[in-house]
Amino acid sequence: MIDSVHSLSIIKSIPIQMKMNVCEDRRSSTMNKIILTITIGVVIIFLILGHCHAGLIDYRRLQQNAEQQQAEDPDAPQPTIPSWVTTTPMVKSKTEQKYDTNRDGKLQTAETTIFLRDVLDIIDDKGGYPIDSDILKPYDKNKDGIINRFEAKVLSGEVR
Ligand SMILES: [Ca+2]
Ligand SMILES: [Ca+2]
Repeated sequence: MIDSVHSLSIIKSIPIQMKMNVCEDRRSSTMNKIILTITIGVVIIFLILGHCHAGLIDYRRLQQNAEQQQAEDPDAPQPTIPSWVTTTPMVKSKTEQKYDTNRDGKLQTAETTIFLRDVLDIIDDKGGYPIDSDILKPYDKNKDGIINRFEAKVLSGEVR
């Protein structure tokens, strides 16, 4: 008799326990969802922050590298802007006139660049170019009136 009552109480308690289990399962799955959402959110925030930070580091590192290089080698040639870029040269020679395509009496940077590229082509071909324009004078380091292949390297760095 006692046994049957006991077993009855067990049977009665089973659905309650199952209900509780289901309830717990639901709660834990909701918790899992919340945890997952938070985790994904945190990962995204870290990724965004990391990306921004990486950008900042790159700029800072670039500047640091440049400063370091300068500190290590103060004699290193600084990239200079050619004078024909900072001030538009006036057309003075026949050759310059040929490259003044808009006929305004000045050689704009685009016109000068075309001229200097042609000069470089001639130097590549013949080994030198006799100076026929004031624009070329600063490149004639040994002042012999000819731009040779060595002198053309500076020019080449500026226009090619
Ligand atoms: Ca012009
Ligand atoms: Ca020369």
